[in-house]
Amino acid sequence: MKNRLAVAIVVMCLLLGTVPFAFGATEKISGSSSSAYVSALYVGATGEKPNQEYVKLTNGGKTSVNLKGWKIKDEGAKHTYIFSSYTLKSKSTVTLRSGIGKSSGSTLYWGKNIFIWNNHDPKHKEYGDTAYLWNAQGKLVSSKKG
Ligand SMILES: [Ca+2]
Repeated sequence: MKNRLAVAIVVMCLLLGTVPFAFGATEKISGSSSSAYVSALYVGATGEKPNQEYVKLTNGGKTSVNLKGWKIKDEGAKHTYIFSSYTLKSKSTVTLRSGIGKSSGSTLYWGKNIFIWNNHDPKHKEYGDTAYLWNAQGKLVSSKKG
């Protein structure tokens, strides 16, 4: 009965051309729009080392973004990188390299000495890759082909 009443109210509002805020029809979830995005993906080339591959995230917003719990995945989610504490400042870029290294400043390392991103190499049936960025709430916020 309650649901019917709610539906009736929504239908009435639609007919009258108004939107009921109580039902969240136009509500924006605060913080749902992300200012951090995948700004570059270099998938590497034959003969290169894992650390020559990289994905870059840029914060185009006016405030810092805490990337703790954010994830980067490749096409098919074969590999997942989970950020520990990292603050990406406004108008800044962080580079995540695929190999092993000592993280410093704006460079992080995936931490395994393996290739993450598929090269462009039709001979070996590799056609590049895509980087997907998920926020700490598990929402896909950005992707980029490389
Ligand atoms: Ca590669």
